[in-house]
Amino acid sequence: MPLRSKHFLASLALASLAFASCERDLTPEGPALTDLYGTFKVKSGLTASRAQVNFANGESVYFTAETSISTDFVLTITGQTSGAVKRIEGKARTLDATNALWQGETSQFPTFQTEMCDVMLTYPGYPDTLYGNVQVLGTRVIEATILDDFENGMSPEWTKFIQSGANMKFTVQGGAPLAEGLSYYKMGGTVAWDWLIGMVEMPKNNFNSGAGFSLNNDADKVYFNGVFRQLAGLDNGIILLQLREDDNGDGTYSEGNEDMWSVEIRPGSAWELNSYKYSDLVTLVNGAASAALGNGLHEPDKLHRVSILFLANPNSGYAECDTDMLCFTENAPLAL
Ligand SMILES: [Ca+2]
Ligand SMILES: [Ca+2]
Ligand SMILES: [Ca+2]
Repeated sequence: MPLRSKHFLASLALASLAFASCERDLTPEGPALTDLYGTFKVKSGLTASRAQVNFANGESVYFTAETSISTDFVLTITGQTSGAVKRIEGKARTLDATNALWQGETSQFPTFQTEMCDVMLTYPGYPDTLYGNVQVLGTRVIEATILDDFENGMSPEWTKFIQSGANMKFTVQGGAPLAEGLSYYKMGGTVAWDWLIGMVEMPKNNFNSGAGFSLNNDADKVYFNGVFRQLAGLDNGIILLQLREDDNGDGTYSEGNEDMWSVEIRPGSAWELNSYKYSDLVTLVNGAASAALGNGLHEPDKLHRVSILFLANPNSGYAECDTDMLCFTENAPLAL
């Protein structure tokens, strides 16, 4: 008798558990069990919310599709002309504006052009692949203080210093592999007697017809961004960014007495967008973090000039790196 009653209680408990899960299936919160454990089937195909999208006008596009169960998905948008790739990944039963929205950004350089794009939706673990198209009528507007995107040659606001070494290349280039738009800046050369191969500088007084960089004074809100790569097969090139501040506001930078923040970049062979929060920048002396030279305060509004030095060990032979889209953004790193 005690055994039987235990059994009875257990059955009762199971029944109420089953009832509770039935109830959960009906509530809008949480995934239904059939979403998780049913048979995979595509219930509605891939559709773009619009056939043509003009990102330049602030438009965006999202994609919809539905499967019988919640599953991993990979949505890949590829520009037919540029070869640019945007990848959106997630796990869901339905794709919609919340998980499959495209605002014109790129996951893999180059950036998108005005072009027809192929859209492909795959479900890892299942053979089903869905296809679609969307046409880009206008590219994404970059909200940034752009020092240079090299689309119209190098901005005349830069000043250049190039050593008289061998095979010197400090030129705007087009052609694959591209990063942002259709041109970028190539720095290369062999200088056997010095680490410095060449440099370019953007003084505040040259920028925006002398109006300056007009950066926010809150260093937590300002980001320096750039896209960089190194010629495949080489690893000796170093890009050194230097940001000098006119701490005392006398209109000049006093070498060694005012702040100079630095970033050392050793790019890989694929284009990569790097963003640096201004307040995270450090003082480097011969590549090692050191005490600040000036008042030690990060003051973007006092930025006197931006310098881009291209360096390599003089014994290491030819070095070559490329850069594109050098800019400052506010509140968030650059999205390209
Ligand atoms: Ca460019
Ligand atoms: Ca000064
Ligand atoms: Ca300072």
